Formats: sequence, C-alpha cells, structure tokens
Amino acid sequence: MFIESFKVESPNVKYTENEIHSVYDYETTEVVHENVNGAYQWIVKPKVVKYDFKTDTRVPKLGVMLVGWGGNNGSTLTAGVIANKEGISWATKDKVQQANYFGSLTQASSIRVGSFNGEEIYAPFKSLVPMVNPDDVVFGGWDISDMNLADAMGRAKVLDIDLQKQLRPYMESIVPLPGIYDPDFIAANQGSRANNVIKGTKKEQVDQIIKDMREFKEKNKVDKVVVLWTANTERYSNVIVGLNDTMENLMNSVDRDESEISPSTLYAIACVFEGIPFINGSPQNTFVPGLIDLAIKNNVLIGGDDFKSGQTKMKSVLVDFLVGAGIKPTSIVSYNHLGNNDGMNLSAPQTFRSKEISKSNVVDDMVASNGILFEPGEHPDHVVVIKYVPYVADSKRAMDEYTSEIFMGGKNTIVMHNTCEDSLLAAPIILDLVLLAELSTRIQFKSEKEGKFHSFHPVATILSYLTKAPLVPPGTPVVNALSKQRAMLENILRACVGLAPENNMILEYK
Ligand code: NAI
Ligand code: DG6
Repeated sequence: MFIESFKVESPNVKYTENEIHSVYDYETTEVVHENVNGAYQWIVKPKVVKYDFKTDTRVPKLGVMLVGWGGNNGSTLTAGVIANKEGISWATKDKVQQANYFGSLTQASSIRVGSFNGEEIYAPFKSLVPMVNPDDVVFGGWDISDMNLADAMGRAKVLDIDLQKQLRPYMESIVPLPGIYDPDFIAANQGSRANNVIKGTKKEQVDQIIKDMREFKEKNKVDKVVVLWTANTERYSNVIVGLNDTMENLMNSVDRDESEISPSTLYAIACVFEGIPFINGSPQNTFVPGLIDLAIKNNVLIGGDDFKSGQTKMKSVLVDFLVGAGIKPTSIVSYNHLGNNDGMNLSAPQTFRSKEISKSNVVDDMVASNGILFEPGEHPDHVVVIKYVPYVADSKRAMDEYTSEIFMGGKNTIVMHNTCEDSLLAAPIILDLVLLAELSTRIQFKSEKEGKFHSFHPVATILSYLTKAPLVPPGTPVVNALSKQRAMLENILRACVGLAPENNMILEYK
C-alpha cells in the first residue's frame, strides 16, 4: 500500500514549529586487533552511540544556478521543471504524455515505513523530511554560448517536438549570463560556441561570478542558492605544491592570474566565498586540495564528482551483485557511443582522460570487500572506451561486457546494450543533487561526546549515490556500491525522524 505522508510518534522524536528533533541510537561496531592469550585476534565489539539530530523544517525559496545552463542537461532540466510546474502534456506517437520527475530519487522513489494488516506500507522518499518542491525552484546560470534556452533546447534535440513547441514561450527570453572561458581546459572543438564570455583576470572573473550570484538572489528574492557545474568536462588541472595545494596558495595563484587554475575552480571559489554550496557534475578535479581546504575552513558544502547516470550506475549495481554472490568479475569492458556536444568535447584526449578516470575507479571498494575472490591488490581488467558518433546525438549507446569466473573454473559473460537519452538521465539527478544539498544544510547533529550541534562535513558524502567518483573528506572510505549509497542516504534521513535503518529482517512474520 502507498501512503502520501506520515508522522513519527515516539518519545525520541519531537516536532516543533520549525524543527524535528530526534534522539537516535546509532548501532555500530568497533573492530580491534588484540593480543588474546599471546595470539593476535580480530575482535568485533558491537556498540551504541547516542546522536541528536535537529532538522530545520522551514523550506526555503531555492535558486539554482547552473554552470553550462544552455547545454543539453541545463536546457533539458529547465524545460522539464517548467513542464511539470505548468502541468504540460504532449502527444507522442504512442500516447499523451504527462510531465513527470521519473529518474529522481527524491521525487519518484519510495521508502518502506512498515507494515499494516500484513501489507507493506510505502511512502514517497520526499516525505521523510520537508524538502524543496522542484516546481518552485528558480533557475539561473551561466554559459559561454549566448543561445537562449528555447533555441538551446532545440539544439539539444532531446525533448519531443510537440513539447518543445509548448515550452518555447517560457524559454525564449532566457539567456544565460556570460561564463568564464579558458580554451586550455576544454576541447578546441568548443571554440566556436564561446561567444558569451567574462573578460578580465582570474580575480576579476571570480568577482564577476560573486556579483552575478548576489544579483540573482536579490532579483529573484530567493532565500538560498545552490550552484552546480554541468558545463563541459575540463581536463585535469595539475596539482602543484605552491600553486593550488593549500587555500592560501590557491588564492595567491588567483591573484597572480596563474594559468593552471581552471574555470570550474574559479566558480567554486566564488561560491565558497559567498557561502553557496557548489556541486561538480563533471569528472575533472575542480576540487584541487587548495579548494577543499578553502571549503572546509569556510564550512561551505562542496560535492561531486560526475553525475552517475547510466553505465556507471549499472556497473555499481552489477559488480556489487557479482561480488556479493561470490562470483569473481575478471574483465569489464565498457563502450559508449555518444553524439552530443559532450561527446564532441570528450573526443579530445585530455578531456576524455578526466572521464576515463571517473569511470574507472567505481568497482574498487566492491573488489576490495571480498578477499576470497581477490588477492590483495588484484583487480579485474577494466577498460573504458568513448567514441564520438554524431548521428546518435544525445541518445547514448552504452555497451558492456562483464566476464566472471564461476564455480569450478567456469566462465560467465554478461553483455548489455543500453540506449538512452543522456540528458533525460542526468536532469533528474541534477535535481536530486541540488535538493539534497539544500536539505543537508538544514540538518544539524551531535554525538553524545560532542557538546554542540554541527552540520555535516562540508565535503558532502551524503550525495554519493548521485556521483560516479564520490568526493569524500580526507581519510574517509569511498563507497561506490549503489545499494549502500542509497541506504546511507535513506538511513540518515530516517535517523532525522527517529526511524531505525531499514534492516529487511521482517522478523514479525518469521
Ligand atoms: P553540453 O556540452 O551539452 O553542455 C555543456 C554546456 O557548458 C555548453 O552549453 C557549453 O557552452 C557550456 N560551457 C562550457 N564551458 C563553460 C564554462 N566554463 N562556463 C559556462 N558554461 C560553459 O553537455 P551536457 O550533455 O549538458 O553535459 C554537461 C556535463 O555533464 C558534461 O561535462 C558531461 O560529461 C557531464 N555529465 C553528463 C551526464 C549525462 O548523462 N548527460 C552524466 C555525467 C556527466
Ligand atoms: C560518455 O560516456 C559521456 C558521458 O558524459 C556520460 O554520458 C556520462 O558520464 C554518463 O556516464 P555513465 O557511466 O553514468 O553512463
């Protein structure tokens, strides 16, 4: 059975006018390697730590500024939200289609809340704690191309033409703000697009972005802003001691107009100065150590990297399943045929390399979790290929071959062919990223050992489910397995309303 909303009744949970306060027993383990009667043994000790969670339930008017607003993702997301807000439907060759938010974890997935008369009860994911309604988000942003969003939607060739026709009047007058362009960081084939750029030194460019964000906030009367990079994939920046390794060195480098500071890092710096969360949806190392240092010292949320939308999402499910089933993946070969502007940009070796890195590390934690299948340091062969095929446009082909060793030396090969509009996968993920980033800034917590409430670590691991290469604070394990990432997010939000993690034991029926 599906219910729309619920309230928790518990001595550990208090709903006040502006807050949900929950006292929560976090059940975990402590693992130690101890000398027991002369021999070292691994000892696992269950422990319970008390936490207090405080969630501000006042949902702000949210502004979202996209870097790369006029791209396929930016125009598709904007169009999709307008279509939802305006209740637009359109004729396809199959049926009359209604606007929806399918593909969004927060808007279109559900959670189990319990059972009633022997029936499982589910509720929308978004009913756990109050979240911004995507229909109410005000969009803005930058693009190095000055094309208006209606034409950009046409250029993207993603949405049905009948829908595009209805959306044009809403989007024709929207033109992105000029962006920071540095041809050294993206493919040369993007040069002809760059007709809307901020001039000046790097310091002046950062100042302009700050001015843009203040004006956007003021003009649209939004309470909060989140910025998200959905612009072209950049090449990696070189990380150099003295240049971008610490906050001070990074800021001095901006002042000196050093060429190795990328546009994406400049936008992120501007956001940190303004206390505005910044999320990186592309694979490059925007978050050089100096930027991470800056965000931590200013306690401003940063999250990334690279939307986990299709092939990688599947990989982080399939390899988790294989390794979890005691099957040993030995070779993973992934091909993409991509014909949109992203594909053209990725046809340059330096930008492809950024994508290759973010797509390649996604099975490491699953492989490392099973010492029966893999020797220490052993890894499956893992090859990532992307080819630019203009004809397929945004309708990406992802082809994957997984070969595994099974019982008694047998081999098992699984082949997948996935065809999908890339931007229809990415747009709901962008929405989730900004909604969850905003939500996480309203949650405070403390453990029984801490005197004061604090927010989550500025490096937002809570967003991991949505990214290919989750950015984590130094010294934190990276989790790529999709089901673990989802459980982490859901269970943290459950803790905010005093609900235990979903344990799937259903003991009451055993
Ligand atoms: P796109 O090429 O259609 O759009 C990118 C936009 O960014 C363009 O309009 C371009 O003019 C603009 N741009 C480039 N540099 C800029 C700068 N410095 N400042 C402001 N604007 C700038 O690409 P698409 O398909 O929208 O993808 C965007 C990014 O998202 C790419 O980096 C892609 O790799 C990444 N991504 C996309 C996924 C998907 O499923 N669509 C999944 C994972 C990542
Ligand atoms: C080439 O793979 C193009 C990319 O931008 C991808 O479409 C994007 O990174 C999505 O990747 P994945 O692995 O999640 O499908």
